[in-house]
Amino acid sequence: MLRVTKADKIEGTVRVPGDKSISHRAVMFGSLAEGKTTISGFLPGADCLSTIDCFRRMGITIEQQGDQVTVYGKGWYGLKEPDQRLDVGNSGTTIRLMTGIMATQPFHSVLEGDESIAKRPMRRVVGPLREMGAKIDGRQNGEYTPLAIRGGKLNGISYRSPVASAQVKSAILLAGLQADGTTSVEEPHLSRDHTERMLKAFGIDVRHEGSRVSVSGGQTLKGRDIFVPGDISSAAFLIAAVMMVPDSSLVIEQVGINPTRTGIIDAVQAMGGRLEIVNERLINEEPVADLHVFHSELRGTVIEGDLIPRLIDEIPVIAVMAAQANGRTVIRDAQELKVKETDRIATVASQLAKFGASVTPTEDGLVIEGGKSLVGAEIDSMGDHRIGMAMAIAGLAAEGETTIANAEAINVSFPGFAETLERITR
Ligand code: SPQ
Repeated sequence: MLRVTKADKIEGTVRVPGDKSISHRAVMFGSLAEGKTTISGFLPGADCLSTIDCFRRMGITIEQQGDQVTVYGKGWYGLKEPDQRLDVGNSGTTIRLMTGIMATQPFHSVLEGDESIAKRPMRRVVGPLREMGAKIDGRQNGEYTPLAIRGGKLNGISYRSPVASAQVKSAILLAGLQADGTTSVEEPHLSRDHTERMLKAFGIDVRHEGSRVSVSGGQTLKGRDIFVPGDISSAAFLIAAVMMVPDSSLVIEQVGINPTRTGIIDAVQAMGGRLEIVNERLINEEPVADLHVFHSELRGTVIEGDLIPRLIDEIPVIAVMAAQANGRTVIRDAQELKVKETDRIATVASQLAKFGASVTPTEDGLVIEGGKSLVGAEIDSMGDHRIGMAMAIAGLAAEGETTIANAEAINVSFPGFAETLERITR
């Protein structure tokens, strides 16, 4: 249980834990590479620890101490058949990317996770991998876990994805690295491109033609040093806190500002928020900067189209900011929210309404009438880390006390969240 009370002010200089998407990929690619990979700034959250556990069960030695990790890769075919089912915990990224990897391996494996994973759609990756020749089965013809995979020889495909999803794109490209010929993926809007950038850092030739990304089969990865920047999706909660609590300002150092992830910055600025990007640099193909954030009076906005994949995981906390902004905020084209750790359209609406906010769920998003004063509430994270944190931020701006039940879910992506809030709250 996490308790939050109204804050007078937020201030200081902080770092947030490492980027979750980049941390997963660093462990996976390091395990498949030839030679040693060292990772600094790794996110020791529950999801990324699940990824480490899965590769250890396939014979890869991985040393992890806090945010420092060393992976002793044995090359793509150095994995051994796991004796038991591989447990991905709560992590959609782990199961979807690993389905692509396991499809190339000459053995049998079973992937499963927790109750939330059991409800998330898998045919979006199983379908195209089957088209490549993979043998994968699961409940409801491969839609749901457990997934049983008999890997083997694959053929390259040219796949046009119906959804903008980095997990779909990554699973296909990873399988494509060991398929015959060329594999390419096109998506309706550009999703996060950490896989493409990190594959390049590991020595892979990744080609871009317009919105199509391609790889050729038969390439090998070479171990290397990876630095993981702070996760902008975690920074988003602190940015929102500053925007909502008067007189606040905060410096968040060393945050990843990959343009496929910075929709939150665009949305905050469109709402009238003051946020400066300082000290920009490029590390392992990933742009990094410090963010200077200042309390601002926010106004409602419209969030839709191309912007959605660039801030999909930040929508719960954007909805919280919108509840306090002047005027109406409309979020549309975000039906993907329904298949995250929870149905985030439903959970944002039900939990935010408890604070007295005016929020209406729609088929593909939310409509929020801002300007209502918020009152402390009894919240349930519903086992969803982003719901738990977004509602804790609402609690900083609400009168009285807010309690968050099932707050341990926050460890999935932001271990130390409560301590960080305590440190910057006056
Ligand atoms: O890993 P998981 O559980 O899917 O985590 C989430 C999150 O909120 O942390 C989504 F629920 O992030 C996804 C993100 O939404 C992480 C991710 C990635 O690392 O490739 C891509 C996005 O999902 P998708 O389905 O759009 O590819």
